[in-house]
Amino acid sequence: MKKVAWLAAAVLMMVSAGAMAGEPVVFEDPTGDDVGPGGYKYPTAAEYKAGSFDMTKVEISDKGDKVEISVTMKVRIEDPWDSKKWSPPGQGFSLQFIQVYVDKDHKAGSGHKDGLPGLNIRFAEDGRWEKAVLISPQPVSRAKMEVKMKAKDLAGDVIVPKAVSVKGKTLTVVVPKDELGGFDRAWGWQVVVQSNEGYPDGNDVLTRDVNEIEGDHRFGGGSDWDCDPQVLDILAGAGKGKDDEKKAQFEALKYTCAGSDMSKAKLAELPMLYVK
Ligand SMILES: [Ca+2]
Ligand SMILES: [Ca+2]
Ligand SMILES: [Ca+2]
Repeated sequence: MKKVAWLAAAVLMMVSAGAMAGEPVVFEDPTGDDVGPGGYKYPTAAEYKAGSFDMTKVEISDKGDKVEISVTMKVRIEDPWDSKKWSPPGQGFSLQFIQVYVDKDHKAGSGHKDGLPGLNIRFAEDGRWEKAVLISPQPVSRAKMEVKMKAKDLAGDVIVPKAVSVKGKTLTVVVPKDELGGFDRAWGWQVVVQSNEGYPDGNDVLTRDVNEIEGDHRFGGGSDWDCDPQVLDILAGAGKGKDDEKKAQFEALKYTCAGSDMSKAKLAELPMLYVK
């Protein structure tokens, strides 16, 4: 009897040690917060089905010499614009464009402060980013070219993975640690949901505009000036999927416009989330 109890305890210890070693970094996100700072509306065309931009879970796993990043949405990922028939072919989905930002040092003033052009977001002073990973339906060559042309200063720290795998509600990419610069559970993460736009405005990197009034292919509820955070869903609060994280998101995405005078506008400042 005694021996059995000891054996059970030993097995339990082994199991939990194993889980620790390869334990993924997991963030959950509440549903119903795919409204940016609180009042964004989806474009009116039929392809933009309810929940398409509502992130529910992010999982980051250490896979030896690679890191796997999975982002799950509320509804099944679809390909209404036949991305596989694009030339060159896209990745098997059409609507979403997800950007994953990584803070490696959690040090004030260290890293990039601005998000990629088209998002109108910044990062908190002690949560600036060192690397960003793009999960875009565009052909890899197109995504890389856009970043190179429109975000020259950031391009060296932006990773476009070789492929995106689409399975049910989940998009997954694999990034070599060589490119990411290793992997550490102490790193901070922010995951931003946008929509893929093949004909982006001005200097925007493949993002869909958020305007005051929604249109066939334009989000509504924001501003026609470039001062509104052009993001539908982000991670916020503790990243456990609790209801109060919606409020934390709306708070983080607060912004102030000043018409054409961008020097007086106050862009939204996003937090990084840390698991330890
Ligand atoms: Ca969500
Ligand atoms: Ca940093
Ligand atoms: Ca959220």
